[in-house]
Amino acid sequence: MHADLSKILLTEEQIAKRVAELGEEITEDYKGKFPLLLCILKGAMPFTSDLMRAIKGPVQVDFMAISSYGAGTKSSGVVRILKDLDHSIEGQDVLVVEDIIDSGLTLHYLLDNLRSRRPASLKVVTLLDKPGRRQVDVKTDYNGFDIPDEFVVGYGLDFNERYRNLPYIRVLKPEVYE
Ligand code: PRP
Ligand code: 7HP
Repeated sequence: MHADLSKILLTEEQIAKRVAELGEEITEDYKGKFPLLLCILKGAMPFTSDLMRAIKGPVQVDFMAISSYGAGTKSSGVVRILKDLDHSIEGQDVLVVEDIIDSGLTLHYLLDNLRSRRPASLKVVTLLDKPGRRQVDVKTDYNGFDIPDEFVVGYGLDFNERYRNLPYIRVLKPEVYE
């Protein structure tokens, strides 16, 4: 059924355990606050959905859709806002929720854009990080897993819009996109 996929990099159990840990850490750090979880569509949707329930305190949720990939496995470097926030974030504690940081180009653009809207604080949680692929220096505050330089799909991550619904994270065979 998944002839284009190779090994499972992260199982459902590994993801669930790490999301629970991140939820505890974020709960502690935002005690007494009402953070806005800013889910970056589409990839961060499952992660946001699980993470928000692992945070034991009040949270707000909003969404942005930005795209720099289109069809393929390399960031175009041209970031477009496809859907913007519903409300102003001025004075709010914003926590950007990403599925993966690869070149860093998307996050770099996004953080610049969000900073100009003057939130009270701006942090980033990412489920996956590929530090070996970085083209610009971006800092994350919470990081689920560092992963090698392989194209991965599942748990929200796609290749040409496929595989987002896999409950685990798998590697896409390089011959599929090379
Ligand atoms: C993916 C991912 C990040 C970005 C990371 O989004 O969700 O936003 O790429 O890559 P970068 O660090 O190289 O910029 P994508 O543009 O594929 O949109 P999607 O979440 O809708 O699939
Ligand atoms: C974006 C992206 N989407 C899916 N899988 C990966 O490994 C990716 N890196 N950057």
